[in-house]
Amino acid sequence: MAVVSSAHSSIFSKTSLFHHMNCFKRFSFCLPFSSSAAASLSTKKKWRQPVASSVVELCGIKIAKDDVVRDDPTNNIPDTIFSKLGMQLHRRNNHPLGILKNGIYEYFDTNYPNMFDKFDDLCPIVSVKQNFDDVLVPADHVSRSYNDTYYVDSQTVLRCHTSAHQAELLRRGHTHFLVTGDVYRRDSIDSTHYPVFHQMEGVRVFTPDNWEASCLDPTSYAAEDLKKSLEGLARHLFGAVEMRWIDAYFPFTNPSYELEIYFKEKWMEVLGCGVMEQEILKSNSRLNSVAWAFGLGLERLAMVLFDIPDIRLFWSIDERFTSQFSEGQMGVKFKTFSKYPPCYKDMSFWINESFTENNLCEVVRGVAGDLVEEVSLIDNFTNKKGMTSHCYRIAYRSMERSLTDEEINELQWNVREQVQNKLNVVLR
Ligand code: FA5
Ligand code: MG
Repeated sequence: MAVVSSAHSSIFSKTSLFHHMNCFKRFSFCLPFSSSAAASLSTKKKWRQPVASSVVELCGIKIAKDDVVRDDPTNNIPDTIFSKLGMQLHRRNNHPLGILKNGIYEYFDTNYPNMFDKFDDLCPIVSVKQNFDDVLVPADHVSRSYNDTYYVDSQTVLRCHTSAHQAELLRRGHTHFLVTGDVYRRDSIDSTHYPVFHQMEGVRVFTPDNWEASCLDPTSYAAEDLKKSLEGLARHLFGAVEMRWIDAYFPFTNPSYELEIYFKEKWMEVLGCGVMEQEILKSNSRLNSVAWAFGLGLERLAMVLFDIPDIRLFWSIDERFTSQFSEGQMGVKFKTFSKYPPCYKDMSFWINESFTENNLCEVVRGVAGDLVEEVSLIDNFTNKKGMTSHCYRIAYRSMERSLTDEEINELQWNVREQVQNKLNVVLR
């Protein structure tokens, strides 16, 4: 059976270019890179801080909302994203993401005792250099655009992958490490994509005595070890599950692969990985070495493991969700507590040159928050005058309650108004 893989490829697998970036002025502060494990937001009370709180503590540093969300062309961070900073779902031992993180730790601790250093509290605000340059992302790569990445200022971003920490950790002398953290991306909206999600990065460096005993060249040696380790991890987490390797492209690895798992009648991409580019090792004082690296999407794995149907649920504070998970309980199957039907609303408009789907999704999320389940393009045509019309279908659904017609109509009305005002498109 020919199965079509997920409609959205992830940004790092894209080779295509390019969204124009203007020249921006320098932001006034830069945060230190910190790995302080002590400075966490570890009390329940803090996790449930009111959304609009104007100060957040990240890695022991207090950050004001005004520093991160500014009305300035070099900044594209909305309130909804600020409100997620510092939540650190992956550090809650009773949360599916924390349970999964601990389960992955257990796999590495059992199979490679005392080998991997673990980091789960590195600051998500990083420099453009850390996020892109240090891992060889080309200057014109699409992932650098304001359309795909959240910029605090022209030199500072919310990390869009945990690979942002590879170089720094290598430089600090780490050769085996796991980095877990929240990552941020402007992206489309559906049940497996959310603008804030969690990744775990793994890196293992080999020295000649590792591969010399094998009859393989260093790259093949690392690639084989990588696939073996990740297949072992998948078996540890899932037991028997249908999976397949796909050849991929990342600027920082060669060869590169993605692992897909069959879930709810579709192949779902759960991780990217590969053999680290030599240049990264060399620039960070690791001569005569070879390394593998991987980046796991924790939500995607947790969806399979716990049978969680929608990525928004990870943010739910509804007791009917949270009470179903407890520390160390891997793979308990989630029981749906709501089967409220989605409500669909269509909107059509003439797009302009600067229109992008990510911008549309940001506007829709800004109005409807987690009540929006999916935004999909259902019609697209260009008329004789060369004007292009798009029709999008928005699915509204709450995970927790039924929505009234009145409420949905008001949301849709606001979405229409904001789409028109913020995106300068002409509604039809
Ligand atoms: C990366 O982010 C690479 N840094 C991974 C990597 C690391 C490759 C080290 C090689 C070496 P990618 O953009 O494909 O790759 O994202 C990795 C995983 O994050 C995906 O496989 C997917 O599981 C998850 N992911 C990506 N976008 C989203 C999203 N919007 N919501 C939820 N999960 C996502
Ligand atoms: Mg990918």
